[in-house]
Amino acid sequence: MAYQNIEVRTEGGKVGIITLNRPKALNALNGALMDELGAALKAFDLDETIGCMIITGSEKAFAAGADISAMALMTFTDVYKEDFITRNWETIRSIRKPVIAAVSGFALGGGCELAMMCDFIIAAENAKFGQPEIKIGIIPGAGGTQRLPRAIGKAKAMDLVLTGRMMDAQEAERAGLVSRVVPLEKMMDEALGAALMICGYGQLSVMAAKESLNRAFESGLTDGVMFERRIFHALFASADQKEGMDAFLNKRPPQFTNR
Ligand code: DAK
Repeated sequence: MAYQNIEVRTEGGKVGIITLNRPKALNALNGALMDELGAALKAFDLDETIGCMIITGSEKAFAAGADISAMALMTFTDVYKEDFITRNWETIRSIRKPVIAAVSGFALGGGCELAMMCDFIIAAENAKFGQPEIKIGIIPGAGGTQRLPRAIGKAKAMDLVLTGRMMDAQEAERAGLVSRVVPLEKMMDEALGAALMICGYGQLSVMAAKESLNRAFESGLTDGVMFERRIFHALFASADQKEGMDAFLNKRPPQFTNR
């Protein structure tokens, strides 16, 4: 597929990198971009050679939100009937391999929501996060009011959503939205290093760990712990568990086969 709004490449034959590329609109997210992003993510997820993905933007913007010029004249009938940009918005949630967001510059509105749908966020020092929808007469529409409080707690989420203010990378790290903050010029190396490390582990346990962690947000503690235990037990049916433990005991690097 030829992409117009994103750039797609691989690194080390193992990491799929997707760069949002609408620089004139600060990577504002429209239907075409979201369709391309969904297609690229699905293709990497199905590719046996790919173990991890990174979504990134430009130095100035990860994404400044959904495209306001596309939304401005839409009516309720329009957005409801076409289920506005939902068609590929949730695709990222169905991706089974890890997806890292490498965020520099603005991650606002839908951009912040997209980053939050990734498995973790590595931020450059110039990153700015926010849900400024209140300023344009709407509220977050892609999970901002749901994922933000789960990530950073009610008080700060209310503060950000109700005032529309931005939070810098340091504040985002302190609040738990971001896993690491690094200088801008090191951001992609940092994300790539994390991705390659993940690619070095067995794909079954990586996917199982992601699935189990995500379950923490969908279930109560007792059910979540039971889910984790079932997956933990199931991994003993894998060749990778035998290999990983044998390699440890024999003081050699493991050779995972993803089986
Ligand atoms: N949409 C369209 N164009 C945008 C944009 C956006 N979100 N953000 C920036 N641009 C454009 C600007 O219009 C400008 O275009 P030209 O005038 O050059 O043609 C260009 O990008 C550069 O922007 P600025 O000149 O404004 O640059 P500054 O450095 O001065 O300011 C800024 C940067 C990011 C602070 C500012 O551009 C800004 O406040 N942007 C809007 C941020 C915002 O309000 N974002 C939230 C949008 S609402 C849903 C899924 C998603 C959503 C909803 C539902 N479903 C699944 C149902 C999401 C909604 C939103 O994100």
